[in-house]
Amino acid sequence: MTTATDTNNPTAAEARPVTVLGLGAMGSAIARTFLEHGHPTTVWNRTAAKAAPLTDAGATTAPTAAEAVAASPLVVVALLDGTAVEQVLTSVGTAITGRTLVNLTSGSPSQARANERRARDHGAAGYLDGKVMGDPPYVGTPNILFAFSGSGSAFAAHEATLRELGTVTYHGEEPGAAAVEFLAQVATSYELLIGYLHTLRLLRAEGADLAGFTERFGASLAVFPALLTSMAQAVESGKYGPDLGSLDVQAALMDDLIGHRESLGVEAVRMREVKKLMDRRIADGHGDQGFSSLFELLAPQGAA
Ligand code: FVH
Repeated sequence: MTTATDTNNPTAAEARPVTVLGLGAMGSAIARTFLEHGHPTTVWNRTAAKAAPLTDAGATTAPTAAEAVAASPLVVVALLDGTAVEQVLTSVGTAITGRTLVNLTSGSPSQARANERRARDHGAAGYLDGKVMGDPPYVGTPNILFAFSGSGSAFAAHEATLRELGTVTYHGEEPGAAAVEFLAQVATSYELLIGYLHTLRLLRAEGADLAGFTERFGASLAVFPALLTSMAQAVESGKYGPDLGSLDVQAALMDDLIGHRESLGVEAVRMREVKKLMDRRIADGHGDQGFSSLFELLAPQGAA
């Protein structure tokens, strides 16, 4: 996996022509960044009026998506969702022949694989699936992450141009790999953040200082990289030490935690789910193991 180094070197990429399909918040920021790096940039948007600011900034507007695709060897797509991508690529048809298609629309690994098949069937020179972690104002800075997967030769050919957009990682030839990474990152973040919001609700119920807690909890996150690494190693090896303490001890703590929350009217549905897993693991005779051993109870339904 390649990780970004320099993302703001205007001489890093020849100023080759680039096409951007979709001029929403993300697509407009991408097109603007390419213009700033000197690329002849052709743009297209379903609602044509959105192209005006980019035309003023030097972009060429194409009347159809197919004509926009025909204008450049590199085509970047930033549409709302998979349905929009399917509709637009269908309208583009074989205009994609010989071109590299980079899809930056959020979506699933299966959508990425379907888009790669469609691009290949229509003669594209290569397909890259990209997932964006960050907001449009950060495009063109290191503070936004673009994860790519798909054609290695296409990535090598256009890497310097793509690095102009932000911090770039490449996850291999399997076209769905970037989407797997993206969904895993987003899912873990949501799990952490919904727990954080519930804790803020608890603190407010107790009249505690939210800002002070947040500063202290933020500092405590420094231990997470080492903890997550040791948990991943335990899951890989199947050898579970007492991380966060033995489950026997943790289960007692969980009863206190759930009781406290519910006494304040703060729901504890996820905590109750965790406690059930702990009780099951203990009942299976593994009370001496730690929190990571709960992984063994999370097997996909019907999995071996
Ligand atoms: N905005 C963000 O902060 C996040 C950051 C992380 C990555 N996401 C993903 O980026 C994709 C584009 O998001 P966006 O913020 O640019 O979205 P909008 O501003 O709503 O623009 C959507 C564009 O898609 C066009 N569009 C929608 N449906 C169709 C369709 N059926 N056919 C053709 N184009 C379509 C829309 O066109 P219009 O409404 O202006 O005519 C916009 O150009 C997205 O996957 C995020 O998850 C952004």
